[in-house]
Amino acid sequence: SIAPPMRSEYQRFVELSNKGARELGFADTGAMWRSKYDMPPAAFAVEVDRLWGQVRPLYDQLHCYVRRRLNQKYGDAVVPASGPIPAHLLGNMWAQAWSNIYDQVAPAGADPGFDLDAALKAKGVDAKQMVKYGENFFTSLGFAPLPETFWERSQFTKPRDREVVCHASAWDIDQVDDLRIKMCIESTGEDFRTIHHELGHNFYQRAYNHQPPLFRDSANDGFHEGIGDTIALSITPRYLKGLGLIAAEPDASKDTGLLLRMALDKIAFLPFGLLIDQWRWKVFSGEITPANYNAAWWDLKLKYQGVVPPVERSEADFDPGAKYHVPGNTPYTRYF
Ligand code: X8Z
Ligand code: ZN
Repeated sequence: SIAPPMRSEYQRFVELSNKGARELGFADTGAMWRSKYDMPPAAFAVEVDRLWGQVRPLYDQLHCYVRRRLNQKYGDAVVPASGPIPAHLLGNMWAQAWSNIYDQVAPAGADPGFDLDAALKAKGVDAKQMVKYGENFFTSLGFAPLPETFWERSQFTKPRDREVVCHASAWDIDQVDDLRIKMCIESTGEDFRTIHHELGHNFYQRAYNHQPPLFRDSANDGFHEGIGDTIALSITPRYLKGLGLIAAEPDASKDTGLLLRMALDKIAFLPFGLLIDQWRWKVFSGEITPANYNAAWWDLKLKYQGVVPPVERSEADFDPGAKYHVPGNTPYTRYF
């Protein structure tokens, strides 16, 4: 396990980060992060709660449905018919997006009518071609193609000779047009969508390169995350047919499957997108102390996502450290 050794370093990091935030006039690092939304930091926390209350009923329904299907599959001893779902059965290491268990939970006869993983494999689409498809979406909207340096300097595949951070990211090196992505692309539907997410960052960055430096960032960090995700919603069966990746557009009878698959990613993500910073805001404010880092993490996992760990956890563990953005110190409410 890679996270436990981070625990003491993370504790020290929190102290130093807060020191810096206080020198800049903020109460702590969490307050500094919450200060960027055109309202007082406290008002932002209230707004986030309000939004969660608005979408929570939809999440609760999905959670209830998925639990029922997993209960049928695994039985009462593994997935009780009521209460939380064991986090390891949701098809994702962090239980943050659940479409990998689509086949396990779909109602009988509800296939989405196409399989992007299979289509990409069948066509032998490689990493660079995956990125080309993404670029083509943006150029079809009227944006200029990416510069040659993007193709030369990006990392598309996992190097064979060294360890790298594979978590996808987008970079604006010179604030002009030295744009790059860093990914370990596999030819899957998930990575096809993530490429659109990352290119959303790059095209956004370049679109602002004539602004004065202070205006080159997005209005707030949520906009930066939202561009590519919004674009990726356009990866519909019709669009894929247009690209020649699938042979035919499924008829409307396949909509249930399509929408369930989408919900397993997008609706399931909502409480996850929220809880990471609910934990960090309290860590930075001191309300969560190192003595209860891990217990507080799982309290929030239970409260928001309704999931429990597969095995008993203790303060010898540091489960938040397994999520890229925690050691990377990237704010997370932006994704919510
Ligand atoms: O970290 C990301 C992007 C890079 S900004 C790949 N995302 C979050 C995650 O993977 O945890 C996109 C969706 C949520
Ligand atoms: Zn992003």
